[in-house]
Order: sequence, then C-alpha cells, then structure tokens
Amino acid sequence: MLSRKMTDALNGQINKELYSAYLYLAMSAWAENKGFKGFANWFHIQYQEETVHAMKIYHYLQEQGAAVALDAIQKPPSEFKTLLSAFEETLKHEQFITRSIHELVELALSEKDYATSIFLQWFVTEQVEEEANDNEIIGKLQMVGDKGHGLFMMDRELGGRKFEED
Ligand code: OFO
Repeated sequence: MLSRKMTDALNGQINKELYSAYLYLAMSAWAENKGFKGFANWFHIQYQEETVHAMKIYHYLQEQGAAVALDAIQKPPSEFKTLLSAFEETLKHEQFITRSIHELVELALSEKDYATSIFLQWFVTEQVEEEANDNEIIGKLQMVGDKGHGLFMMDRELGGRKFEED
C-alpha cells in the first residue's frame, strides 16, 4: 500500500517521463528536418524509451492498487540551435530527472516503503546510463564540430541504434 505522498510523487514522475518523451520527439523531428536522419533515429528511440519509463511507473501504481492520475504535458521547444546544444539540453534534462528519481528514493526510504525503493533501483541505474550516453555524444560532437565528415560519420553511427525495451 502506497502513501498518498508517494502516489502523488510517482504520478508526478510519470508526467516528467512523458515530458522527456515529448522533448526527445521534438528533437527527433528537428534533426530529421535538418537532414540528420541518424540523430533523428537516436532521439526517436530515446522518445520510445521514455514512454516505457512512464509505463513502468504506471503499471507499478496499478499493481499497488494506487490511482494513476495523468496531468497535462508541458509543451517542448521545437527549435534547437545546433546538435551539440540539443545534446547539452538533453544532458541537463537528464540530470534533472536523476535528481527527481533520487528524491523519490529518499521519500521511499523515509517512509520505510521498501517495495518502492526496490522498484526505483532500476531507474537509478538507468539514469547513470542515460547521462553517460549523453556525455559520450557531447564529447564526440565537441571533437568533430558542427559540420563536415565527422558529423556525417556520427549521423551514420547513431542511425544504427535500435530500440530495446530494457
Ligand atoms: Fe526516463 O530517463 Fe530520461 O528522462
């Protein structure tokens, strides 16, 4: 049985994950429009992963007999200066999500809600991976700059990313 506070906080996290999905879909559309199909593919997969994250929490609430309450999703930006700035924004957003997940863990522990604390461990690990991926791409983009052969190669590489549920 989840507390009211925990139920509200998990519903809030569903909204944040859905905003993440929306943000990356916007980035995917922007990248495709600029002719970067590989980057668009990477962001589209990121969008799919974020909906999976939201649905994990949705199912957990259902399993615990708690009410799912969906809120409005904030409008994402539709323009980004460069690929590098889009990834810097992605990293900043993921750092915000990491803090939010950590706050949920702290709440679960303070309430001695061990089931939720264990459930959240998957998200703690996932956030380490998300930030590492963003940092790696930012590093490469800083190396190749915003034009030329290097960028073309990166677009090809990111075009090979495949969607995996977990
Ligand atoms: Fe759900 O990990 Fe990104 O936001």
